[in-house]
Amino acid sequence: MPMVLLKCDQDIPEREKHIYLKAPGESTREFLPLANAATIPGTLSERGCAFCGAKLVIGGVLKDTIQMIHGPIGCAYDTWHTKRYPSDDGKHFQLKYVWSTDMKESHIVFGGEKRLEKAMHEAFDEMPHIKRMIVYTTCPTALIGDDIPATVKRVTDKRPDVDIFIVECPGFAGVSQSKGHHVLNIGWIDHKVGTVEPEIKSPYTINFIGDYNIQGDTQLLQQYWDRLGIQVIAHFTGNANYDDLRGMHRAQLNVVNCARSAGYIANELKKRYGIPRLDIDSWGFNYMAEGIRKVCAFFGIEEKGEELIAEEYAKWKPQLDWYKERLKGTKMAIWTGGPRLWHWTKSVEDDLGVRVVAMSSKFGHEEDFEKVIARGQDGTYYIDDGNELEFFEIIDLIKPDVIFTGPRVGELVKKLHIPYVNGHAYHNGPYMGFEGFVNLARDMYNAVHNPLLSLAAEDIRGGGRVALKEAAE
Ligand code: CFM
Repeated sequence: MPMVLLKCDQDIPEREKHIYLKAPGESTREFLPLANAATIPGTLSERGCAFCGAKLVIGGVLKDTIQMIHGPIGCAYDTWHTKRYPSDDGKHFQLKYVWSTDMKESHIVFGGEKRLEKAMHEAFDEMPHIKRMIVYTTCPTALIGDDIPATVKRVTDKRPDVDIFIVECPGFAGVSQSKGHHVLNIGWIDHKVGTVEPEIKSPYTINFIGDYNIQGDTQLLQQYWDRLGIQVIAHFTGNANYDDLRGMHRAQLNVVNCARSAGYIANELKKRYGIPRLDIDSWGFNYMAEGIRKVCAFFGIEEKGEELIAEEYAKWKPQLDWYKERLKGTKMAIWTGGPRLWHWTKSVEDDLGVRVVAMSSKFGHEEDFEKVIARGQDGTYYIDDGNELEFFEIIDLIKPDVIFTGPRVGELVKKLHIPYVNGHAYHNGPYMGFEGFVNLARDMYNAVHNPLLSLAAEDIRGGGRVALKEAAE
């Protein structure tokens, strides 16, 4: 059974192209869900906008940088508190600020350049120890055509000690946040890489690309690199300093975790500077060990790698196995952005004995579906840009025990008495690495075995579902 038309989609048959049920022996290639296409109006997409992909996902993570959002204040809502990327030294309190030009109707009519200039000076005056800034345009300020480079130049002329990066990627620039990843990647390599020479302290240097320090992921992995004697020149962009990322051209190897959001810069670094690209998965015991082996093999330090893996297994594997024993056979759905579908499906199945029964990607491209369907099992649903009604129907069809998704969908499924774990910003992370995967297992275990669930009798559950479904219709 290749493409599937759900009952809730009968009035919009175009949705059939976005949902695939993998059947035994079928050629995946032939039935890839249509992806990275414009959302069908009215389908209540879960996607974010292109600006969000640039600001919230990548740029906003930089810890020593003022994030100036040139637009209405609503565009500045999402920041560290929704994405949860800490910084490591507690000095960077500006991460917790929202910087915006707070554009109102009259500024849209008369132009916002003066307002932006004033806001930039105010921000630097307010935070004298911060000398780096990213300026983002949003839909309204892009539409009225404010000249951002000219405005920024006026500011840097007066403040020669500051460095500013411009991201012109308004929300409407693409079909999802994926476009924002792309624009920021290319902008950074075009304008910033190569403008600082990093200090080389080790014979082994990498950039770690596509990891955003969600609840400390970067900091956990950093311990491994330190133990291996590998210098990370730049983390793109978890826990990163702006200037470290300007020195990316000096690494010997680019190690890529999230290929979707940051494969572009890795490819450009290869093209322009000849730095090879090595893709790894950082979630799960098997994958993390494989990743460490690949990186160590590149530098010829295999023994060190094996030592580290053995130490980590001795420390964490017994705990993982304790959870595996209790999670075996759990039916899991993953509804996140895209890459976590292919990063996670095999790792939870191999390491935890979990069965992944449905996956929905907000913005993954075809290549993400190729990877996830190749790694996923027969009888699993693969959905592109899923919407609320589809989620309800899929839940009825497959009855998952736990769903890894964001709080928006998560709070909704909670009302159906199905536990959710925050698949984006995590419940109690980090989730990467060996220790991190034990955290993931623990959060899944706590969700699935939550005693409150047993209080929710099946009939109440059924009733709740019907009521919610009716409300949604
Ligand atoms: Fe990469 Fe990410 Fe993801 Fe992503 Fe995202 Fe994310 Fe995600 Mo949420 S960069 S693509 S745009 S792994 S915020 S940290 S969890 S949807 S699958």
